[in-house]
Amino acid sequence: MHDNLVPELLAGSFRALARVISLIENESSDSVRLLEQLHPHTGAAYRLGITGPSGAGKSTLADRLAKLYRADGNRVGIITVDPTSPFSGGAFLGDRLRMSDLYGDEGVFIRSMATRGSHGGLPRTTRNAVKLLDAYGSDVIIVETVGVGQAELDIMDVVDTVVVVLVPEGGDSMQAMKAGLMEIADVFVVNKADRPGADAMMKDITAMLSWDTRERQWVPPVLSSQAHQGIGIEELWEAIEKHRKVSEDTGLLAVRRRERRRHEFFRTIREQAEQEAQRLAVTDGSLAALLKQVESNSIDPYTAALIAVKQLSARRRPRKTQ
Ligand SMILES: Nc1nc2c(ncn2[C@@H]2O[C@H](COP(=O)(O)OP(=O)(O)O)[C@@H](O)[C@H]2O)c(=O)[nH]1
Ligand SMILES: [Mg+2]
Repeated sequence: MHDNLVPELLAGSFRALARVISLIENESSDSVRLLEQLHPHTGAAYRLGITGPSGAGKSTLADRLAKLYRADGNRVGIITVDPTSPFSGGAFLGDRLRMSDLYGDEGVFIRSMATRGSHGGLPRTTRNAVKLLDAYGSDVIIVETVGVGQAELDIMDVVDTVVVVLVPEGGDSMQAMKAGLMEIADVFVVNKADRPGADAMMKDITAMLSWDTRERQWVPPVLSSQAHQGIGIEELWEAIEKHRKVSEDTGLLAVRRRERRRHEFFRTIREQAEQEAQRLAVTDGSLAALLKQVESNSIDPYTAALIAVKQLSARRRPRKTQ
């Protein structure tokens, strides 16, 4: 039914890309097959994550950075995931990007993604969309996520460089540390530096970073910007490119990508095992009975889960032959 989509996407069809992303986003029955076909064509794109609180200026920064990359002739993909957005589905875009003159530029693909079914983490569909943009031939893929809960920690698993955006408003640096942002940032940027407190905040972050006395190949720089005015963007871009170069030269990037593939492997096992269990709970008498017992609280879910896992692996074991 979608036979031509993959070759069309690989040949650079914007329309095919949009179509495949929709199929993946809706978790169409074709998505796994599409991903399988596209996987061999991935790996060339550089992935940049921008995370931080809602309203910090992430989309504005993404827009400005995308323009710099475009000016260098790069093909750019932008994916925004905003669970705080009251809108759902793929139709809504951060207004910064919706209004951007990047729209209509065929070298830039912009997509806002729903967070449905992500349990607060980064939606699986986002990871897959990044893969599609990679296969499509994007040179740089920018992933914008809101730094609340699990999503900003997941971002590490998807991108090669993480930019954490903070704003001078009170308490932000402490919150960032609590939320684990200090751990994942490769570059810090204090945006809205036109507001009071930016310098103090930069000092705070720098001080917090100095508490970490581990030997490191990369110490995150702390920058400032006024994204809406385009101030500090070149410096941010330079810091990102420097991180990219250091990561490539020291092998950090290779380690990160290896780790990513490992997580992808285990995550897929988890997803597949759960799907299989869900399917069996409907079709298999003993598992259905077990589920009923769990539901009625006559067995605890942990004991039941261990029984189910044993059953699942037992039925997979090949029969002995003489
Ligand atoms: N004062 C000020 N406003 C900014 C700056 N950067 C972005 N904004 C504004 O902050 C608002 C939120 O920006 P947006 O990029 O949508 O934030 P996001 O939610 O992090 O993506 C918009 O109205 C921007 O114009 C800045 O450096 N200073
Ligand atoms: Mg945004």
